[in-house]
Formats: sequence, structure tokens, C-alpha cells
Amino acid sequence: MNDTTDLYPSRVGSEEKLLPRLDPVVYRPTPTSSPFSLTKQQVSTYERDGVLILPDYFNELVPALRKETENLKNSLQDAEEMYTEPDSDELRTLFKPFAFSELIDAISRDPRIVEPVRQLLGSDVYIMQSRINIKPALKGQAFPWHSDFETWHVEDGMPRMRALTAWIMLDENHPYNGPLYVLKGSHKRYISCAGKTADDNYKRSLKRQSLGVPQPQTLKPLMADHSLSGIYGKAGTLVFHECNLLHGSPDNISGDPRSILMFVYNSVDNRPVHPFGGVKPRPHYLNNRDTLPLRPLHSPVRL
Ligand SMILES: O=C(O)CCC(=O)C(=O)O
Repeated sequence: MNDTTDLYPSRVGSEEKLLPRLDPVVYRPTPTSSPFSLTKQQVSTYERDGVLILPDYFNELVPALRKETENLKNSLQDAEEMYTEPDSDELRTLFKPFAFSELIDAISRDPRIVEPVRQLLGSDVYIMQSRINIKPALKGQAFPWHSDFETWHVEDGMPRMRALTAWIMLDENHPYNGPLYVLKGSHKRYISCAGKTADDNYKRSLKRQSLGVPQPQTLKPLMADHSLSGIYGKAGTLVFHECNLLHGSPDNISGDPRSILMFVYNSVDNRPVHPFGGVKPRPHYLNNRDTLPLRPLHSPVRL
């Protein structure tokens, strides 16, 4: 078997199927010697749930990150990395922020993130994708249930489940401002979705995803098996979520904004091949082509 064998076919017909996960969740289950390593308990929570929440992690960086987000919103207005909401010109997502911000680039290399990520993925890593999802008060719209891996496999050619998203809350995420919902434990099965992917599907799906979204008849039994949890926390909370975890989020109809800064780390032993959906590779800001191992900073970012 080589990297081009499709172990996780999806969007190959009209039928939706549950397939087994063939990859480990944690690739090096013992704590490493770094002072920033996760404890055994944290590693096993991540393995079991597919998500790990670390409160009060980056609180001191939040004011500077909020300011940087405002600067980027103003300076990058017509850039291809900016995606608006489906029904308005409100900014929904700003991709590849580390390319435009020294602060965000430094945080992406902060050993407080990179060491736990290397520990969980068991190898050196690179940033495959990064984004700031902005969910403005009263206007930010929903993301339907999906597994990130399904899209990265079909549209970007990520061969195996050996990636995760680390994300920082830039606002408090509470039950009413469109927080992320997850189905804990759902990362241990793979949903092969129905449909067929067109070239450039991403232009639509990044505003309103329809392909790679499981049907109610598949989701309902999964919801009976896995509890739905909201990911809540104060600004500065760090979250790791596994690449195949089912997640989504509702509209933000509250008066509070909800922005999050996300870094997707992929193992250097899991570099993308040609997209399994047979489509044209997506642009660099969705599937970073610089796959050299990330060099972590020696010490945490201090302002
Ligand atoms: O920002 C959100 O609420 C949803 C994020 C998400 O599901 C994604 O970016 O894959």
C-alpha cells in the first residue's frame, strides 16, 4: 500500500457509509520531556474524545491578537484569502493569517502549541492551513456538521488521519454566540459521504458547505452514541481537535462577537498527494505547499 491508496473514499456515489478508522489517534502515547508536553491524562482525554480544552492558556496574548485581526481585516480587504458570509459582505474567514502577521507567525511556532502537537502526532509537523473565523454578533452564520479530514482527503489529498487543529479563542465562546459543537468520540469512525466534487467546490463550500456534510439518517444514530458538547471558554483558551472529529456551529444571533484563530498541523509523514476526489489541488492558502518541518521557537512568545 502506498500514499495514493484511497483508504477513506468519500463522495464516490450516492450512498453514505460508515467506515472504520484505520489510523491511530495519538501517534506517540507517552509524554515527551518538553516542559510544554501534555500529561498522560490530557493525552488520554484527547484520544478518547477527539478534543482537549486548555483554559487560561494564552490570555496575555488576546488583546494583541484582537488588534492584529482588526489590522488584517482592514489591510487585506480584497485579498483572495478573505471569504465573506454567504448572504452578506460580512467577513467570515481570513485564511493564512500567519503569512501577513509576524505575531501570528510567531504564535504558530510557540512551543506551548507545537510541543503538544508533535507529541500527539508523533513526528515533526508543518502548518497545512490556518484561518481566523470571525463570527460577528448577530450576523455570523452556521457551519454544518462535518469532519475536516473528509474535505482535506477528497479536495487536498491528505492521505491519512495524522493532523489536528489547534485553536485559540479570541473572544469568550459561550452557549449563545455560535460556539463550536462537537460529537465527542466521533473521530473513531469515518463517514464516507455521498456526492461528487466539482473543481473549485471550495469557493462555495467555504461560505456554505454542502458536500462532505453527513445526512440526518447517519447523524442521528451517531448522536445517540456520542454526546454533543459545546466548546466553551474565556478568551485565551486553547483547544486541540482531531482532524476526523465531527463538528459544526450554529449562527451567532447573540450580541457578542465570537472569533477564533485556528492552525492546522499535519505530520511531515502525511504530506498531501493528488486530491483523492480527482479535483484540481486547492490554492496555497487552503493547502499550504511549504511542507518543511516547522521550526518551533525556543521559548514562548512574550509581548
Ligand atoms: O468557526 C466555527 O464556528 C466553525 C469552524 C469549522 O468548523 C471549521 O473551520 O472547520
